[in-house]
Amino acid sequence: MEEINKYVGIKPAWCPGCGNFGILRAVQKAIAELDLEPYQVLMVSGIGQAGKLPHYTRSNILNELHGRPIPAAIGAKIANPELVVLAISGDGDAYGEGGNHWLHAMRRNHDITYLVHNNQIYGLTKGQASPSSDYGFVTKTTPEGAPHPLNPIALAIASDVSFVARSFAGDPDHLSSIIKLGIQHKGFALIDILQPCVTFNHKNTYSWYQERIYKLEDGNGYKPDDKIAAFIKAQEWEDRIPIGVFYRKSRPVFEEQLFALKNGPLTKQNINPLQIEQFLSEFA
Ligand SMILES: Cc1ncc(C[n+]2csc(CCOP(=O)(O)OP(=O)(O)O)c2C)c(N)n1
Ligand SMILES: [Mg+2]
Repeated sequence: MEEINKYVGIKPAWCPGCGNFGILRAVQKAIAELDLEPYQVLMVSGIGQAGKLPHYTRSNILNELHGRPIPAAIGAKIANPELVVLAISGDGDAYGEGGNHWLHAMRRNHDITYLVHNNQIYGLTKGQASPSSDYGFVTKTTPEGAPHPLNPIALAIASDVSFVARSFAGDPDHLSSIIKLGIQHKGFALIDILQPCVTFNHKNTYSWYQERIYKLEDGNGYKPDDKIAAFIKAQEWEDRIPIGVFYRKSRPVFEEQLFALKNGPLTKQNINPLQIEQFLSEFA
């Protein structure tokens, strides 16, 4: 295993106790255990507290607009499929502002791993409800309680995402093992990460999660190859909350079907800029 310190970037500016620390540790552990060099990894994030994670890691990084990490991540993956590409969002970034990109990337099965730090709140902008805030959750933008939440796991299963998992920021060992599986998986991997926000979410706290969470892989014979069983599991919330791999399916990967990549990554092909003349002449 590579030394984990090799992947440590600048000092995080998150609140003490933030769930993001556990996520950061788990990401660094996962890439270290996969023996990936920093130059082999690209982390693309959007805007938010979650979006700051790549700044705190040594690898290639790109910080995108709010809700827009996915288009940049898939562009980079198409240009160089040899890169391990992680897209990183908060729940607002992924399921709100970036929801449309997320849905279509899942459908097309791009070979990227999507980490969503789901603290069920807009953290960076100081505590507004997000698409995944629990029903009735009171914030400054929802004084009478949040409306019905989006269920990211059920939506991903319905989209036939080839790898759908959930983990918990308070269990970095479980999370890093799930991230490793997600990176090793060929195709789109959604990893929804339950992340306590100690400053703005006083409902879904570390102890609230710890009292409810159980692992799908613990002894009940659950197998992530049954779409209907996965969909049923995805409905569980409030009383008991499953974590682990919900669903896995082998599907054609977008990048593997691209004609332009049949001779290898674009970054390794000789591109003659003068070739464009040939195409322009067609319009003459
Ligand atoms: C297009 C656009 N809309 C709104 C904002 C303001 N904004 C910045 S971060 C954010 C929400 C962040 O919430 P989330 O994605 O859940 O990340 P967190 O801070 O909770 O990790 C918003 C609304 C913005 N920067 N750009
Ligand atoms: Mg959030």
